[in-house]
Amino acid sequence: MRSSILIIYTGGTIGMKTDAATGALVPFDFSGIYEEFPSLKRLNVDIDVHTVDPVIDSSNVEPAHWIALAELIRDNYARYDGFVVLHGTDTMSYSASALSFLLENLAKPVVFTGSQIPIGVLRTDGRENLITAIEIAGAREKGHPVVPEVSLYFQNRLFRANRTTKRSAEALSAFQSDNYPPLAEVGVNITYNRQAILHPAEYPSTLRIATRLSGGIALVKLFPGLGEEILEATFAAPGLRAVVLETYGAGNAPTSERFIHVLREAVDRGIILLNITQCGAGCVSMGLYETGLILQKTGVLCGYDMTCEAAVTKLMYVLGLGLPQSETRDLLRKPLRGEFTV
Ligand code: ASN
Repeated sequence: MRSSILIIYTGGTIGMKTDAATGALVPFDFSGIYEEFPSLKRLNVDIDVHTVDPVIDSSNVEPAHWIALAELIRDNYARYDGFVVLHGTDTMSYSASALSFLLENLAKPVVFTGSQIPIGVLRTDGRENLITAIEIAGAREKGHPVVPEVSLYFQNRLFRANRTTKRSAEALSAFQSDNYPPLAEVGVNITYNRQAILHPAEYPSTLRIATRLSGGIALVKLFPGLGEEILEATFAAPGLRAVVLETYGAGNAPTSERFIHVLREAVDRGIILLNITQCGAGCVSMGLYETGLILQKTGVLCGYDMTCEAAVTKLMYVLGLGLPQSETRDLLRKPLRGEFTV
């Protein structure tokens, strides 16, 4: 059976092509995808293309774009077997993480991809990323999709989207997922890591989407010498609702009276503090050292091995649900879409 795939083109380097007349990079018209890549006809998929208006460099992405993307997927959900989102690489991990939370009860593949070199440049990495992302989005087994979750495909590896971070501005292997294994590795064959892939509780399952993301999130990365006045000013920001604390190692932070006082006072005001590590790999474990234990006693929540991108977007999503504080804290304590390992 042929799969039908909707490609959603949002912008970024992958969509750039050199204009023959001027030599400048101009957006590629993905509606001409079959003329550009005739080999796509050999895949067992039917493709439609939706180009977002306007296409943007991903540095300009805002939460409103994520909600619009979730609505577009919801509106086309029944019509397609899978979705490929073409996105700039700079904020792709944020967008893909956000979509993993916004799309509740997802049972179809949503594969994000992009490229480091424009699609219209001979040495582009975009062609392979695009073609393999389409093949993965269309892959089915025993009547069900092989990867029914939000994923990110780049340079021969498919990752759970909310486990990724852009790691290189140069390498074609631009993304990493240090704390979760690839969902698939691509060589001569596409080898799926089936035990690592999330599946819905049951088929058929009905997609729901969240349409509100909270503002008021701050990200504070600790470093020796971060002045307490700066910290106090950040925590006094009007509208602040939650702070992602990027701490040292396994979740450690200074034990000075004044530092702890700022955090305690924030928790007392109902501000959520979420502890993730600034190390690329590994997990927060607040009971390990005195320097972590104090945070735990102060009411700081453990972010385990979550990426910064997942922590920020999960807070936007969970706080956007408008639940009472205790339910909000409960949702933050458990993995909702496989975004951390307890
Ligand atoms: N600046 C581009 C973007 O994120 C980078 C890329 O796509 N490689 O939109």
